[in-house]
Amino acid sequence: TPRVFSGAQPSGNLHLGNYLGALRNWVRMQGDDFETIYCMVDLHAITVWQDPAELRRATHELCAGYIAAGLDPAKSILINQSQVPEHAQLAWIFNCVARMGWMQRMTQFKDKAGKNAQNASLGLFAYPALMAADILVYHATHVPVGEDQKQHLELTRDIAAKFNHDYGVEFFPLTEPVIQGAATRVMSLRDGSKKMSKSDPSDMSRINMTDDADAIAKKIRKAKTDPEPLPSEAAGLKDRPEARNLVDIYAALSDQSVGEVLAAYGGQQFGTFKPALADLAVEKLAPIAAEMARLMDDTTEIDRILTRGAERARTITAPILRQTYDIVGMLPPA
Ligand code: AQP
Repeated sequence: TPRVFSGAQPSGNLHLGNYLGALRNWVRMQGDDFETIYCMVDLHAITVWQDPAELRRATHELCAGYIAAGLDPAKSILINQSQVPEHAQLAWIFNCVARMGWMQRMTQFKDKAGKNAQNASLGLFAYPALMAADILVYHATHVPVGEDQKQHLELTRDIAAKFNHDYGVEFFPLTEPVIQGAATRVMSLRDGSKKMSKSDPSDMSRINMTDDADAIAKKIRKAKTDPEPLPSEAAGLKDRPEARNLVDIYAALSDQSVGEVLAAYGGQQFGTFKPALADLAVEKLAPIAAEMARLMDDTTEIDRILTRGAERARTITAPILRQTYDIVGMLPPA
């Protein structure tokens, strides 16, 4: 069976973009067609400084979000990255395979490092090599992600291909991104040109998975829009990024196409559409928030799930790392 790997950072504020662009699709891939492994990537999170107590809390909360959204520890391997040491071990080897020039082209690095790139951590620069290791240490072939991760997945293929070429082996598979659904790129509620993001300083820009019904309704009511009514066809959303975003979110949450949503709401004002969207969002998200709160009440259950997940993961990652060491010419892991 093909193997699926994906992850998210425990950097706080799991949001609707993470849910629609990633988590929900991960849940759908659980089952007999794929072996699924989902990770909390704490080693990625610390590429920018995290308060230690907050990192621990956010890691638990992310795991609670995974389970509340429908990831089932009986069907998927759920892990915290730093608890499976082979990720970091393979990442070092990939640091030696990847080229500086490849990393310099990564738009996420440019965005996150900002103007003062000299002051960014070395880890932030090397981030995509660790991501390649996360995936390839399982020989995963399918990686469900949002649009924003496409470039990193291309780099993962480049690293696999260069490793195979440099060592004359057919060892690491070339991975396919799986980008699916009506909302592969959910935008900020305050600015239709920016993606919804955990690290946006404005809490009004995103719907958090922990938001209650009042907060969700308020954020949608205040979301930026234009004064025009909704068009009757998708083509009418061109050059209307904020309107498009809200329609995309509605379509994704209701499992409809954009065309179907506009067939129902075309010609209507936002004064009508926004309350309908708020009701839908509350209906879908409030039960997840409630289950997250329950799981966070006593985190021993989460810790148990992650310990078990790490044990299962290492039955896959330890042999692959051992083979990698052998290919590279290192002595076997002790
Ligand atoms: N706005 C989004 N729309 C659709 N998918 C999204 N993803 C993130 N933002 C959106 C997808 O969520 C998964 C996990 O993302 P991550 O935790 O690795 O962090 P990120 O991509 O860096 O997300 P953020 O929220 O934007 O965090 P910050 O603000 O820290 O950079 C990925 O599959 C991603 O595609």
